[in-house]
Amino acid sequence: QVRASGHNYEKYNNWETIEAWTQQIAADNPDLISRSVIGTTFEGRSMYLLKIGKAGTNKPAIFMDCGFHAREWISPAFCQWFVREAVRTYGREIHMTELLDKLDFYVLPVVNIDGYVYTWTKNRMWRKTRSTSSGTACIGTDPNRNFDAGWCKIGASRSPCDETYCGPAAESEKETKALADFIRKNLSSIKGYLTIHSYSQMMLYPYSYDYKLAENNAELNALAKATVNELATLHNTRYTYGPGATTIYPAAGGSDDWAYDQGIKYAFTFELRDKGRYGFALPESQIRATCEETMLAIKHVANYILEH
Ligand code: ING
Ligand code: ZN
Repeated sequence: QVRASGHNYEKYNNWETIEAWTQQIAADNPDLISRSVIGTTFEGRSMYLLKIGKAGTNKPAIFMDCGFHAREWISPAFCQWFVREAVRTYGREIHMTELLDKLDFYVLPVVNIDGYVYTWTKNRMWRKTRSTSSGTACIGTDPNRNFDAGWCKIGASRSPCDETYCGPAAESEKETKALADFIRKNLSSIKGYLTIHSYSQMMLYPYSYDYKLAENNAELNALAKATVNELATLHNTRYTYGPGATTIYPAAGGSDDWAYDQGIKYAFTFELRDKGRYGFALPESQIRATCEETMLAIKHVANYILEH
């Protein structure tokens, strides 16, 4: 099988390599993957979305994104791993085969592409987008404070120089607007929303913008509990789980809360490895184990959604 030049699933890949990979993996698997562009970033890069699944009519879908925050490099690595595992195991492994026969995954491998490029070229610890706005020399908005879910009311900053700047308005960023527009357009099919961050080893669900509990909180809690137990079976990696506000910290404008309030009843934020030893700079030697255990979690959630 031909691979995108320089691409390696067990290394962190730069944007140029990931972009070429999206083209290659879609071309190599035409019966399972189609690639589209859902928008353009502030600096003009194409936002590629991969739709993975066997052709069918009226299929439910799960939307998964990676790379909201530029420095969380394990996140895009996981989206790439997921897509490869999907096509590698379809027709060989009963659970993946059933999943792709019965539902579609929309995978957005990197949301904040401009920020990701910046972490490769200028500042490894950059978090935000790279947008500029008049009246300030500071650059970037936190994309996970930029959604219209209690926008900027708690755990977010109105100061453009801060790491959690919520932006001049909800969906002010081209990247978050493109993501939100796609989900709004496909709301009737999208049953699950999964967003992959790092680090902390947590599985979070709404709400983060308020201390109120989700209407199906008991169900989300039970699903999260079963999912983190499944994840731990591989390498004994321990995750905590719960509503965002009380499990990590209150923070408004997050994408999972927004998706949930759009009516997507299974909305989760995953915080992958580790718990702080390496933090955002998780060594490449941990990519395989992290992605393998996270696959178990995502497959568990997908299977649950399919059955409910
Ligand atoms: N953590 C998330 C953040 O954006 C989060 C936590 C989840 C906030 C869901 C709001 C909603 O701060 C990281 N590591 O980015
Ligand atoms: Zn993050």
